[in-house]
Amino acid sequence: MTTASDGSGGVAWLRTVARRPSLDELWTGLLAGGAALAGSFAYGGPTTDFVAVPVTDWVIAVTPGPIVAVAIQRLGQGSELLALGASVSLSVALLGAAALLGSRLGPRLDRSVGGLLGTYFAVWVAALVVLRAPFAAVVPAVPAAVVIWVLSRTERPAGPRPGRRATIKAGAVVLGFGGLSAVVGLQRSTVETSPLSAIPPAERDAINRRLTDARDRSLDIDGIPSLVSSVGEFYEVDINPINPDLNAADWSLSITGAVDRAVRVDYGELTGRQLEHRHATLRCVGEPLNGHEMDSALWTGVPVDDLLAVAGPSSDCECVMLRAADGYYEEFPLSALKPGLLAFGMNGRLLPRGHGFPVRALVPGHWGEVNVKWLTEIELLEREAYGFWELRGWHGTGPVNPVAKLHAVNRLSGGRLQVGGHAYAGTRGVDRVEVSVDGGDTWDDARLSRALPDADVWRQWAFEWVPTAETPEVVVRAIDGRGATQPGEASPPFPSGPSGWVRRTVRP
Ligand SMILES: Nc1nc2c(c(=O)[nH]1)N[C@H]1C(S)=C(S)[C@@H](COP(=O)(O)O)O[C@H]1N2
Ligand SMILES: [Mo]
Repeated sequence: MTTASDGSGGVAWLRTVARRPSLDELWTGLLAGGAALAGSFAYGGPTTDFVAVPVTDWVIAVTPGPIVAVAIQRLGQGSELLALGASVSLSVALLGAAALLGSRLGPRLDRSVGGLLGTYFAVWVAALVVLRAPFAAVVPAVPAAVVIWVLSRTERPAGPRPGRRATIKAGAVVLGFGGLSAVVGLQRSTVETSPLSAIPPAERDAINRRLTDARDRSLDIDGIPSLVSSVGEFYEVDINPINPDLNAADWSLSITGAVDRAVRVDYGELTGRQLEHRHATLRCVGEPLNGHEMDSALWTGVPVDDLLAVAGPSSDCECVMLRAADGYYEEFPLSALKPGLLAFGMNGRLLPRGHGFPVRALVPGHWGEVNVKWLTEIELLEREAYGFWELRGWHGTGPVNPVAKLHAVNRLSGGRLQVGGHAYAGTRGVDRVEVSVDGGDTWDDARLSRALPDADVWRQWAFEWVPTAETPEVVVRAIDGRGATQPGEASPPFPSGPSGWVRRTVRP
């Protein structure tokens, strides 16, 4: 006997598969998606093997430039959390939808294990599209299939809220699984504090001498770091919520564009060249005037110019574009890069992942943004081009603005007050720091840390006095190595970096 469904079987089938999900099904999908994402993190940790990471790149790519710019520069780490939150939600939705679809398709083919296999396969395909790694895609598929399987077998008691208890229980189990996965995933070790093992002992001694020297020259002031920021203290700014996880053995740097011969060096070749250890300070163009995105470290690396000479830039080259593994790129004058360093060590350790492992550029005296991390290519250009931030309205490829910061206010014995901070003026160096305790009417010289011999490094300053005013207004300004006083006119960070004098009313 024929029924109506014979003629329109395909349509009916499609209708079942695509029917609007019930609340119960949505919840099941959410749990399956959550379990899938947790599984993926347990396996991938904070690397590109974790589904949410490629999804994040996509989220950043489709978010309008001005929003990205404002978010990164204003919210700092907060913007990374925001992007990550969006990607995690999107990934759960994607994997959960795949799981639901699979659980509907599967039973059509096989009644007993169809739901399980269908879910597994659909989530695997979804994860494969995102990850492009067949094995890494298996990992989220398994827990999703298990969740669907278990929930589909659970007896749902009838009533106004069917299966509420079972789904709540399942939710708790998935949450627990998520917690466990977080712990396991975070074990995916990074190179955070690995020693610089590949370099000769003589170089290691040189590093230790330079670190000790900088410690000796530091002023001991409560509330401000020494002349060497520790890896944990050193600020971190980048466009990606999860840093590239590069392998030194697979890394190489290409010098391309308008050169006599294209050059490619691998990690072993680079680190085997003549080394240099130098203290250098970085400052982000997007930080507030008295912000904390300014730090200094002892960097180990190879002078860029030696490598550029091998490539032989054409005589018309005036610019370079540096490109990185996270899709970041910045363009600036070749003359600024020439005295630069290709750094692979920081404070006597391997360059940490967050600061650009395996290799970053250091460009003396220039804003942080051109100090490209996870560096992969130096392209020589015969004409100017836009960098990542300049496309978004910033002018951050030039020399830093000079600044004296005020971060410490200490009450000493005998009613004395101490103020202090760091001062930095790029390659011009800091000659003096002047302090006013009457709002800028009269000025005194601050005490300075002994200058390090390096070309592009900050100094600490401190000033002590017995206040007579009830609430003295302290103003500080740096005088650079050429005798120029830090300009007093205030400007906001956008677009060319903050300027003006730091001014603060203190309470004795
Ligand atoms: N590849 C890459 N390099 C980058 C960035 C980035 O987002 N990606 N951010 C830049 C910015 S804006 C700054 S201020 C410095 C910060 O370096 P740090 O994170 O080591 O302090 O790195 C620069 N190099
Ligand atoms: Mo920056």
